[in-house]
Amino acid sequence: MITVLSGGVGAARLLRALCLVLDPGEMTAVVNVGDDLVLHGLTICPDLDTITYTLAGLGNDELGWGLRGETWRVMDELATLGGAAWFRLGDRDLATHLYRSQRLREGATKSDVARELCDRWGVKIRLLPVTNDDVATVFDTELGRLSFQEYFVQHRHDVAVRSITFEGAADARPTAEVLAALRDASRIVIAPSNPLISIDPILQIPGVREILENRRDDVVAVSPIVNGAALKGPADRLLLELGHDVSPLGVADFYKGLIGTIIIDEADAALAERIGSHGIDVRVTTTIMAGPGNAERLARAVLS
Ligand code: FO1
Repeated sequence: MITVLSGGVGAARLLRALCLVLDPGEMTAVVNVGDDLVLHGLTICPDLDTITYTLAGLGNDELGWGLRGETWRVMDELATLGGAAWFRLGDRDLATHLYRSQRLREGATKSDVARELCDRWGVKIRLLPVTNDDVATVFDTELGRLSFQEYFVQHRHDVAVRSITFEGAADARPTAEVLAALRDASRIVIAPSNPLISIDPILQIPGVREILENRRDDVVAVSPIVNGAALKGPADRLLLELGHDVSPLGVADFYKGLIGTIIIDEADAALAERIGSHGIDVRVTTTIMAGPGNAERLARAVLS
């Protein structure tokens, strides 16, 4: 059994790659909930939904989020009314948020809903929100305090960030399933998700970081930074703004004490020795999952 700490699109693609070489029933994803929001009275869990849709083969590959073959009639009507249409919820995607929100009102947890949606769509990897308590990633920026999606979508992650906080994280409890998945896994993988805004909100949930520290030799991270740039999203910009090296070395430093191995891209092979001198094993392979050949090679490197 392996357990993968997961954000959204990068993690979804790694999990899909791992399915090429491992039985999906042997995998658990522990998923970030710091991006979650309540909008129009609906509870939306972007990272859980991105992973579910991708693994179900229903994901919108062009957008990296939402469903394939989406239509936008509700959003267009909402915009006509002058409602908040900046965060685009597709007509099909809306059904997921309606379903989740009603189930939460009935007393179900986010974990219950994640399991129900995976069952409905035939997703065999177990998806576990790291906690069922409320955690919100918040940015202190040049424009003031912004919620995750205000920063990410409304401002297109194009404002300077001074600091990031995870409101509610210190008082949140990881679920029992999450703790067991981390303790019992033969290997823990940190997906090539944004270390600062996708993985850190998982690590900040009390108990999670300690398990990784105690199991360091079994923890392998995949660098989301290749050749000085993020594969997707603002990881490069945020690392720079918050004083980290924008390279796999900066990523390895961020995870210092938590990982035994880091997988870096061939483009960064020259950094292997310097990272190795920090006491972390380095594997070099293709980390860009363009095409099934590369994806399978990366999956094998993660498991080897
Ligand atoms: N990303 C956008 O750039 N624009 C959107 O309007 C948008 C809507 C949206 C709706 C549901 C959902 O699950 C994700 C959505 N995303 C959208 C993606 C999301 O903002 C981010 O990619 C993640 O939170 C970061 O992992």
